[in-house]
Amino acid sequence: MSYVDEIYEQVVAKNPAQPEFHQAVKEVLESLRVVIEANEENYKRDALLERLVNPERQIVFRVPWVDDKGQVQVNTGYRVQYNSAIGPYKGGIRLHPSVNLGIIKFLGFEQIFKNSLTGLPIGGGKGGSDFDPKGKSDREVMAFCQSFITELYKYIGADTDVPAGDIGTGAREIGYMYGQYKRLTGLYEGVLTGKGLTYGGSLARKEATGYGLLYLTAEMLKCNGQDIKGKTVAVSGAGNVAIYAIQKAQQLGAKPVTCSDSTGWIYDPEGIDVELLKEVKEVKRARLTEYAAARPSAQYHEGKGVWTAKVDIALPCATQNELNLEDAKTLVANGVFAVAEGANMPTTMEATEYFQANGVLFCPGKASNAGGVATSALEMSQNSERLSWTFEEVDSKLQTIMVNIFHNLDAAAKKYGLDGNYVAGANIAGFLKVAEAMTAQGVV
Ligand code: NDP
Ligand code: 2IT
Repeated sequence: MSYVDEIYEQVVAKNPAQPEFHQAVKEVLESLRVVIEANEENYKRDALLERLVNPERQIVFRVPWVDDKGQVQVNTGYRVQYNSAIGPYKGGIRLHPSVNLGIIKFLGFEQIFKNSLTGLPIGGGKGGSDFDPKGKSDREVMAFCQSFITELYKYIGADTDVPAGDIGTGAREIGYMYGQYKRLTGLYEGVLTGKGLTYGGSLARKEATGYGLLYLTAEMLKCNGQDIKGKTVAVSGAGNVAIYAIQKAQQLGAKPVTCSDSTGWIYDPEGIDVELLKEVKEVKRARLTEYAAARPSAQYHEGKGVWTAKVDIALPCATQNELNLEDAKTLVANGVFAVAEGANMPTTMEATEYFQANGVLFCPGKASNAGGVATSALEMSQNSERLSWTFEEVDSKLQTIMVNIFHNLDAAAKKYGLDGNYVAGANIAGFLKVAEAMTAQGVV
């Protein structure tokens, strides 16, 4: 059995009931097959793949907090410190009822390669909890965040592990977590990113993932003889990534016509009104029905269906496995020619293969959504030098990073005879830097 197959079998056997983790490992290892086979003896002797798929450290803890009725609630907290070969662990905190160890491991594993692709010195990590901020009062969210950090503070720090936002964790949650970390440690340091602008946050971090997704998409189109201007776009999600993807798509002259949340989706043939969407989601924390109620051109549909809209480009920006084979067939039949992932692993493997087999340009999330974590690393730089850069400065660095990521993965794909396979290109380019650093640092 080849080394790659052996390791995948081990991962499945040693990590039962973690399908998302198996899926993420499978996708990466399949892409790396050509690289591993060319150097199999050395990688095998060094157990490089065993070390890559096993997190350096996994922290699981109890998070007790008191709700507004005086009832004690108990959630489970996670932080997976996956790989620190190229820098301190870096990755978001997901707060969603679906969170379990397997989901955090899939996200942490992806983060290793994503962070490597940014070209910045950040290792891979991820955390979260099955806590649901939806429908909770600000006081309840604060109580949860304080309890979460009261345990986690022992393991994080500006030079060891720097968490940030993800699903369910935005500026409010980061603020409460930062305050509690400072109180417990007495340190005013860049231990979290996505902070508010009054206490060490970076301009453009809020916009970075969505903007970066569009910078990379525009570059991918340009390099394939296409222009993003005038194209119609389907975006899923209505959170941090989706909102700023929609905004930048409009600024680049494209027309996003959809968005979605966990209850339904909007088709707005006039183009999404991004200011209204921000008001509904960022200020009121309300459902998309409120968007539809305020916008005569919008049609609201209950449930799933965002991928049935006829568009040129699809940008899945909600959650994992939200775009399956059936959706891919519908999109292709409707003429989609490019897909770039804003979320982490939103496209199933079968759907990805279908896009690739049908000539659709397809960019995986670990490359196309890397603008968020890249700008987090820029926030870390600003915190270290105790200075703040202008919006334009950060945004221009973000653009350069996204364009470079595309060219690096394109070059890696070409080098290994996989021209146009951006999934393979991203995995290979991300892996090679980490593997070289791991090898240089010996058996640790
Ligand atoms: P938010 O919490 O801001 O928004 C998430 C959006 O996706 C909401 O509209 C939410 O709907 C929807 N959603 C979440 N889970 C589900 C689900 N199970 N089924 C249907 N809809 C769902 O999160 P972000 O925008 O920050 O994150 C979106 C994706 O992007 C995630 O995959 C995340 O890992 C990834 N990402 C985020 C980055 C960041 O900087 N924030 C960076 C890189 C990647 P509802 O509100 O109804 O739940
Ligand atoms: O998935 C991701 O890259 C994020 N949620 C952002 C992580 C970060 O550290 O900014």
